[in-house]
Amino acid sequence: MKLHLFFTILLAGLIGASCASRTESSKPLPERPNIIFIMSDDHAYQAISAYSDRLIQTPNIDRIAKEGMLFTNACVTNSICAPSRAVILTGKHSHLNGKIDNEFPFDTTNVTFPQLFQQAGYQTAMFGKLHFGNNPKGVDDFMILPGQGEYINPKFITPTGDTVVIGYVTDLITDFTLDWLKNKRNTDQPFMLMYLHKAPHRSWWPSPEKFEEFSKKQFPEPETLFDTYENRGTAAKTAEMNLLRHMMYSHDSKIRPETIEQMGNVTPVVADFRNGYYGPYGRANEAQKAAYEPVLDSINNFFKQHWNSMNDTEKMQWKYQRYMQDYLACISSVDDNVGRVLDYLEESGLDENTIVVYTSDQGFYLGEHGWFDKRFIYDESFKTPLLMRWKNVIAPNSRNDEMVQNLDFAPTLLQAAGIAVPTDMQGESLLPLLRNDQKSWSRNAVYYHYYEYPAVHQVKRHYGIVTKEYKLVHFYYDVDEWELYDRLKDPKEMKNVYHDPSYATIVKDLKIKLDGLRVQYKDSDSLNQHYIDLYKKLPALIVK
Ligand code: SGN
Ligand code: CA
Repeated sequence: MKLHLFFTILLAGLIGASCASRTESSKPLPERPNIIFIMSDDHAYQAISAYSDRLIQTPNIDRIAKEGMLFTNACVTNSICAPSRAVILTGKHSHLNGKIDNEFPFDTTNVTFPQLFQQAGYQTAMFGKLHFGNNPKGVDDFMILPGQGEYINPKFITPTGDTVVIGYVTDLITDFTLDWLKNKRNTDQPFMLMYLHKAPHRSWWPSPEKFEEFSKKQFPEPETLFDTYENRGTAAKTAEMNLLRHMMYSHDSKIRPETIEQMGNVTPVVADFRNGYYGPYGRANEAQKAAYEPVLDSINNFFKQHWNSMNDTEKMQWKYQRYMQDYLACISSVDDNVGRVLDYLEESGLDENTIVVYTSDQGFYLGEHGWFDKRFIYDESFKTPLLMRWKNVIAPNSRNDEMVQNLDFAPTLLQAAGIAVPTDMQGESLLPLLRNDQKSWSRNAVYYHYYEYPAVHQVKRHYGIVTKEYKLVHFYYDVDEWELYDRLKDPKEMKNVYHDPSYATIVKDLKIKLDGLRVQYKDSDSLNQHYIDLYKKLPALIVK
């Protein structure tokens, strides 16, 4: 045995032992559990029935919570894709790992948790969407989508070169995952497997079967669909993610460009710079296209007949239904495929000592505040789904309301596997919560910082502190505005009370706490400026 491996295992044993004695549970942790980390892209917690069955049933994802724990207050540190992934992999906030937005290159000198698993003798693999410009470090085997990836007949990057595979992306990523589990891995070693869906990312292309099934459904509207952003700051008013004003007819709602041409005048005018649905759809072969055509025909016929006589309220409602039909259809495929993996774990007996995590890279607006997309610290994009199963450790049907973050995933998984957690990781292990040891958990506020501006959707740069009671936010760069939300009295975040004198003491206290978090996590105004300056040099930093 290599010396470093010996010491890692020795250390692992010591950490495992000390952890067991710290927690209330008297049972020692199972040794060297396997890990399946499942993450989808832009999957809102509102679209998981374990959270709410208002929109969709997700019986398979729900199984993870039924046999494990549902976190009701999980959130991200920066609600956007590649930065969230960098936070998860490094256990460090964006300002320290350097991947502040989707465009910045990922600094591969960062230590990522798969590397630590690999060094500790785990077999590691990654299938699906990573969204970095570079290949993953610390994984023995991988098939990853380049960048955002494609829904239909996608290209994959593999250790031996690129390959295009015919099929639907969610099914394919699962096929590769199952093939690895069944046929490729070395069964003598424990594994850490990352199973990462592209769905339900925009532009929402379901499989033909789900497209048909969901196109017939109607969904309840959120209360705030017609939000006019009164009593909010400039950022909410200037963001470009309103369904009526910014969602594209072709790219998003699947209106053929020729339909729009025939109609002559379609309002409101929305820049459809992607040249219609021909992006993803253009990859389909003739047989695949034929399967989509009947539903596309009926959507287009309806639009042609009714759009110009609808008022703005009706247009918003129609766009919302079209959006939900496609978005939720994509999720239904994710749920079916998660079921395939869970079934295999059971059939093979692997379920007994495999930690299963289900999460998303961030939350998403499903029409709340009239929006789609994410980025804001406001609840629907700040929060993210988190469900975890570890039989014999997590009690079935557990629920936890603590403010946990994607920052915590790396330390949690490392500690669960008995691998030393690097001291510069900023997250906290969730192990005490998993073992129902609330006393060992003291966090009562989290820190958030979003950077990608000016950019698509135009959400201004902001940072803030969130407690269970309040959310204090500072928007900066081309504004200098503060917002405060009373989360208990105003859970839908419709009223900024920052200037309300009755909240003056709360503002003062929260500002002190926010400064404290910025010091604790090593963020600062000078780092803000550093990233603003770097942003100006961005094209030169991107290695093509
Ligand atoms: C694309 C999408 C945006 C989305 C970003 C980032 N537009 O640019 O709506 O916000 O990705 O998403 S699209 O027309 O190309 O679909 S992220 O999840 O990768 O951060
Ligand atoms: Ca995402």
